[in-house]
Amino acid sequence: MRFHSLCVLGLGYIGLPTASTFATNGLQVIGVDVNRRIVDILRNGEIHIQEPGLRDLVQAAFGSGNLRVAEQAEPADAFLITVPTPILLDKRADLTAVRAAARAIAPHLRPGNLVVLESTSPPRTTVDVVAPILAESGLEPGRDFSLAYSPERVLPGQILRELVENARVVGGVNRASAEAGRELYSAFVRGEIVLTDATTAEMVKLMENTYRDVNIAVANEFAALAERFGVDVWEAIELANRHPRVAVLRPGPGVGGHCISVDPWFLVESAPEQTDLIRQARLVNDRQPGRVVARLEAALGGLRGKTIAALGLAYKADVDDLRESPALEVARQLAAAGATVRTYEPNAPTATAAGAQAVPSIEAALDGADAMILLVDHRGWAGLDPARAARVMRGRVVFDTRGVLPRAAWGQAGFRLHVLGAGSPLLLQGGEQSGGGSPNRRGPSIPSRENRGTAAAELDDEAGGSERPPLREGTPPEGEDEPSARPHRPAAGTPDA
Ligand code: SAJ
Repeated sequence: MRFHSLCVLGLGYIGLPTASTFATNGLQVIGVDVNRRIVDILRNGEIHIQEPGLRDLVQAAFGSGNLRVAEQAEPADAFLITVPTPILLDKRADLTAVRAAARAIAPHLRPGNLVVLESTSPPRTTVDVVAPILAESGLEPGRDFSLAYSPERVLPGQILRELVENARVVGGVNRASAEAGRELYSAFVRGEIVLTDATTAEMVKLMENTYRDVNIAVANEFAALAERFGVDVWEAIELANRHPRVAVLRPGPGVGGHCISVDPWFLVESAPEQTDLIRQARLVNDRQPGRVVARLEAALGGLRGKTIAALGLAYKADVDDLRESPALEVARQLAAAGATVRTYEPNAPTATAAGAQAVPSIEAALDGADAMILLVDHRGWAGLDPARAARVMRGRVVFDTRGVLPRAAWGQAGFRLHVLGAGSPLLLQGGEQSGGGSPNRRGPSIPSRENRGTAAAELDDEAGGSERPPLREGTPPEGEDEPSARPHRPAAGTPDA
């Protein structure tokens, strides 16, 4: 291994786990973040982002003596750029932090160094944006030092495992750069390390998330069609997916998070005239919260003056990340339409949507409510006890936007259960229903993630009957004051210029 020291710029959701993993695998790592608060938190032995196992990993990295943190870049054998690439209001990528990181590295570059960009970026960012800035050092990329792009592809909640086990794509500005990247990542990556050129690697990352976005958009459009034709989309998708070459994803209230709802725009920005489908898929998914609100409004015969319990605000199950969350948007729109909206998000208990009110438990949300809307399928929530809900709620309308509630049980408890993508309200009192499929259907079964909790659970014990409890029930998220500031992709800070 020719790389003994590593400087990681940006200590967020990707940079911190990556820096720590390199450190525990023997490299001398300096982690850099321009956010002093983050540096201070880390120096005090704490972490500012929430991810299973990360605290122990960071402590082990510091304990090994191989990890230090600082506010400015320092000379090293290799440099990793893991800073955020947010999207601007006009849907263009904001590369300010990437440029600043490259400028911070340039004065320290030495012949034989390696620089890797990991931040998700529009095609050609490595060659057209990063390379020219680094070349200001007087050294030529690909000749005097190696330059590569290697996308992060880890799933929030499983970062530490996927970091090590996932296949890693390394795209160099030339072959030698890609090989240098392979040498660096082989320090800990157990998955295959595949070499390509830098722009291909950038495209690969954007294609993965765009493919998923388009697939979810078609599922959402299928849901709308199913409602129109009196079909149950959950059953239809399950049946379609039995075809050996079909794998439709799940409809829902929309697509959130800071990756899939953002990355397709990087392609649209780069080639607007060649991205009709990609743009349209984004628009379909962005319209979902409005469709959900309209359906609840119809179910309630109007929203003004109604009290609605909105369960879940995170962008997906079992995370504390609220960025771009469609659940937030649904709650906001309900409140804007004149409803009293109580939100409950166990993983970010104090967070709420504009115009809504955060409450500390499901029970508090349901108490006296006219309707309940399930916006996130947190682990265990499929097992919410309808009998308990019936005792505290005023109304009997329930809207399941994730297709996870057992229909017969809610029907038997007297609820009018509306399911996103199911043709008509399913009235399953005593095993009968008014539309959308066979009377005794248990409900949807599209297995897109493991261990869906379906056992009966007590209302005041949302984890009941499930394999694992919601994250940090009742505890503020780390990075407390800004729950939405948890970067969902590289880094929380931006290096100094
Ligand atoms: N969603 C649906 N239906 C589905 C699947 C997801 O509506 O069938 C929604 C979720 O509820 C959520 C959004 O889509 O709001 C995104 O969730 P996700 O689990 O699909 O993806 P992310 O954003 O958490 O992570 C993705 C991953 N990319 C892919 O699976 C191709 C991850 O591997 C990437 O590393 C990550 O983006 C990233 O950082 O780019």
